[in-house]
Amino acid sequence: MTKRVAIIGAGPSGLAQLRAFQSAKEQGAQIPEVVCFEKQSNWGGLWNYSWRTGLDQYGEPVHCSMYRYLWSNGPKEGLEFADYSFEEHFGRPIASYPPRAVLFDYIEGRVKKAGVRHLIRFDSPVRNVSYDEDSGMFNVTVQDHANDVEYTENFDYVIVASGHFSTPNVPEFPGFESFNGRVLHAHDFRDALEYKDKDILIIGTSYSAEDVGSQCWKYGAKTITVSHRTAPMGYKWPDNWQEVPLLEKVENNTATFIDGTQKEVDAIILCTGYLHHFPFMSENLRLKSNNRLYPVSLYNGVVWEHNPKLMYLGMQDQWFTFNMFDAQAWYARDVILGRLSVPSEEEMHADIDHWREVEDNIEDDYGAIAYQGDYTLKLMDMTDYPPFDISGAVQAFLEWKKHKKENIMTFRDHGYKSALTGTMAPAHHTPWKDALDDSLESYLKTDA
Ligand code: FAD
Ligand code: NA7
Repeated sequence: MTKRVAIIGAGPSGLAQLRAFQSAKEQGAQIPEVVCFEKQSNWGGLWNYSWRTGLDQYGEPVHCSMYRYLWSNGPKEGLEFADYSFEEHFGRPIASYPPRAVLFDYIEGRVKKAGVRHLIRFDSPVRNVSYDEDSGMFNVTVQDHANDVEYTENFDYVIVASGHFSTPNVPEFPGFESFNGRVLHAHDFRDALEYKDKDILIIGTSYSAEDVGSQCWKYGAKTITVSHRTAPMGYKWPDNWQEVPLLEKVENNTATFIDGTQKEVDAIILCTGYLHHFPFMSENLRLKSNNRLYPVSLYNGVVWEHNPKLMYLGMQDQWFTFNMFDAQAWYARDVILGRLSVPSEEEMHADIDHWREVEDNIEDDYGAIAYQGDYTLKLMDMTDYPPFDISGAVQAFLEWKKHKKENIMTFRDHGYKSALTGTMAPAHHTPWKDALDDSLESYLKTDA
């Protein structure tokens, strides 16, 4: 009987899995029946922008954490699909930091070419996944919103690709309940123009803090104050941007920080990260991780050590993204096809421990990038994922870090060399800070 594989989520990771199977089929392999369940009405995951916040039209939590005017926060040369270059998609070289709509177009181009859309059931959130020891199969319960019915089907394998930057981590600070302005999490941030001429307070110091703050600065916020728990980001910020210690309390519109300093603010944006949240997985199958490079329980960062018929994609904190998800998807495919085997649970556990120990000793961001590059390369070497010069992608990341240090508001004006084609990206027609229109049409214009 044909084996059945369920993929949960049609974002970059789930789509990588569909493409991996399609690629094997194209080369004559017998592949299992693959069904991808996607709770939204379209593919693309976080790159599928929604204006909605809170609940969607069906009462489901809105998945989107992206916002208008979002441009890639890392160089595209670090994430390029090895089987589908930017040049192939756009028909010419493009600049290195595309806005969201451009990356969505690129993601979509590959899977349109692969012809896998019919394998996805849209508007179909997975409600429950459990494992039946007797049959050796998973029961997957799904809500079909289009027909307003719930049903359960059996699968031999389950691949969870539902992302982990969608359920916000929302700490509370004293006085929030009486703050005379808006308190929101970055997950619900959509349009920086809302904060034009406003004094905003951001909590957190990672990517969301840096980028949400930068968007607000670019679109005319009066001042940006960023409060840190561990350490300031330390970039050379514009004059109306300051970094302060952790927020202690808020009274009316006055924010007081733990060093006693104060600031009047109009809005507070919590850029405090996300939770790995899989309420649809049975307790014994549920990944419980914080945001790190090597999550617990996943052999080769993918295979659930307690039941290798369950896999998770894209659960790492991410420097590499699309090409790492691809490497994982090709690996997962080959485990399912029986081309690769996994060792005993004990051996898997020891291997996971080893990688986590190495991660714990990483000294800085450069070390973290190299580590994730090594991890991705390890997976790539095991399959027929098209080999590419991964050190070239690492190099693009290293230059990116350097450019951010030089000037955080101009790093997106630089270009890098493709690790696939060797082509140097052209400069964009307009500096990032002056490019207010983030549409695909505007970005792809060849004149300013
Ligand atoms: P997601 O993109 O989150 O996709 C998961 C999919 O699963 C979604 O379509 C969702 O609807 C679906 N799903 C969830 N639960 C269920 C369920 N129960 N049933 C069915 N379907 C379900 N990466 C970069 O490379 N460059 C960037 O510039 C960049 N910027 C980012 C900016 C923000 C604000 C955020 C939050 C992330 C950013 N990322 C960026 C990282 C991002 O995580 C990856 O690019 C990528 O989207 C991850 O793909 P994924 O498929 O693993 O998860
Ligand atoms: P991250 O990278 O997980 O960072 C979370 C940040 O939130 C980090 O600076 C934390 O500070 C901070 N944090 C978390 N809890 C608190 C509390 N209670 N108080 C103060 N500060 C807190 O999430 P991001 O949203 O920035 O990035 C996620 C993805 O989105 C990323 O891949 C990007 O591409 C876009 P800490 O350093 O732990 O003190």
